[in-house]
Amino acid sequence: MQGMDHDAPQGLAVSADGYTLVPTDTTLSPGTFAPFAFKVIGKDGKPLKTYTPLHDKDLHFIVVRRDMAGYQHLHPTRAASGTWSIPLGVASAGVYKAFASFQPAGQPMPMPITLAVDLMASGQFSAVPLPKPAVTAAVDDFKVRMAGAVIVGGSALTFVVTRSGTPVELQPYLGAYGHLVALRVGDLAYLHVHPEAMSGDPGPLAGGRISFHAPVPTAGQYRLFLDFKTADVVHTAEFTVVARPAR
Ligand SMILES: [Cu+2]
Repeated sequence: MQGMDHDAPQGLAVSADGYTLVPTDTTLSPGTFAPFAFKVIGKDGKPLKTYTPLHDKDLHFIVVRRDMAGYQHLHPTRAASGTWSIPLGVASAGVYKAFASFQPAGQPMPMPITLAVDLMASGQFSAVPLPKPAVTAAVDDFKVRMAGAVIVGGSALTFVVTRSGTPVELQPYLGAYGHLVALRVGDLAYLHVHPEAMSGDPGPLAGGRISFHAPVPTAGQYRLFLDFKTADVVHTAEFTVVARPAR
């Protein structure tokens, strides 16, 4: 899959490939949930209503603050009109970036499109420094260890999820045993990451190990957000990584 043009960074524009992300409103009130709605306007000027599911969903909606804090991976619902909506809340003030990632029906596979728009949450903003690069992350009761090098052009990454030192049983989530989003530090370019094995078998996976191909386009820092599901709950482990140039 490496080197294909759909591996190019996405999520840097509100409009690309003839599709435009149009939110109803771009302001958020920190600390409260409010309906958030948007449309994907197609080449014909009308809301896109037909999608090809990608990782089990017609559309993936990612919200993160510009300093990489407050990551959320959501799945809005689509009305017959084509309008997507979801209750959306953010904990604190700042500028957030909202990504919509989808595959229009009838387009050649695989061609996911990721569009993005900034959302503004008023209030006192306190920037969170980017955590230092590390190969382990703690989330809830779990520890996640990352192995593998991040190299421009193609990276093979493996994550092992443990609890109290014992690998956990992973449940299928979004067509695989985990879902990984990589955002470039500086501009929040969105990388399309491929799970190495899809969960063709719908049963749980022992050993807590998941692998991905992450085709990073440039050297430098990225923030990785790994969603995994165990005991019916989804958790997100976050890592800062440094991509090295290809040799
Ligand atoms: Cu999703």
